[in-house]
Amino acid sequence: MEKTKKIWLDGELVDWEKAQVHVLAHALNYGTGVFEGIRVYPTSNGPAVFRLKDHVKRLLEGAKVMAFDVKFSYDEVFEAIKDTVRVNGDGVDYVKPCFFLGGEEVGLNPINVDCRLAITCIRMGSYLGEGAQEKGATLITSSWKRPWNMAAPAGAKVNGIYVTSCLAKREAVERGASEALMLNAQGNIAECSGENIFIYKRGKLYTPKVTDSILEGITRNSIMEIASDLGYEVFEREVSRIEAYTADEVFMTGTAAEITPVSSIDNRPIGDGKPGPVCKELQDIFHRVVRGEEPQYSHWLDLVG
Ligand code: PPE
Repeated sequence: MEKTKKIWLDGELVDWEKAQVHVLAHALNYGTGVFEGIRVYPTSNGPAVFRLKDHVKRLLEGAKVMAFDVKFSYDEVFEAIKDTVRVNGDGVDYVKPCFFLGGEEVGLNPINVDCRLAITCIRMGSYLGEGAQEKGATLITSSWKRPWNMAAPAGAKVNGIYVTSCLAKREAVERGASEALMLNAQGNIAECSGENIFIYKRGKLYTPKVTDSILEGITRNSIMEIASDLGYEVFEREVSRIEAYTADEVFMTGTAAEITPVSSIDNRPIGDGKPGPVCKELQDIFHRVVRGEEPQYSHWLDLVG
């Protein structure tokens, strides 16, 4: 992948090449990390980070779930993310902070293993491929189920949990689709490999609830608020696979994927197979919100300065 200049590692900005860990880092062997994905957008006042406060909060909540011994405060992480964006220049559009157990250790016990923090900025561009947001993405239902709360902290962005997402994504791509839809223990829809999901049916919006083994997405939350403000009724409740097949519209939300319409699921076209008006309306307003063109939502942006 394309390198950027500096990576923030444990309080210092180091060259990309120098941001290294030992092969016996606990996180490398056991997945003991929590991370975030955050977008940076150009605004008329310079680059701004979208919902930085909420991402830092979720990152620290994830570290709490993992009971990591975190050495940095909320304010320090918040400022470190802005510093890393600033030093890497205008072109970066995505930030990935990651707390990980960096100590060299063989043995599962994570207690007293050194917890480190890395913050990387990249130029991501389009996440699901050029044109996905305009044409829509094709989905398959994965044979891999979304880990549920009895087996893993499904609601936290824990590195190790992403093994399932990687397997599901591979399955989708190998079957010629762009994304994988994952079901939960009840057989209802949870989410995609890296996106939440919404359906629009009989004039109402539905999205799986937080306890349905999903990550509580920040884009999901933004879209719920924007859609309600536009007058849509939005419900968090169980969503079945059949409801999704027969919905008028289906779309995904995520920091990386932003708002991406779904054109088909398991070869069944959604609606007429083209992005629908509700998704387009939400995409358009979201596009303006993140660029600081909708004053009502300007509190969601933090200027890099
Ligand atoms: N579910 C999962 C499993 C997930 O990974 C994401 C983000 C979401 C839902 C949407 O959450 P939010 O970004 O807060 O709206 N997935 C990240 C992509 C992971 C990757 O590294 O690739 C992202 O969108 O940044």
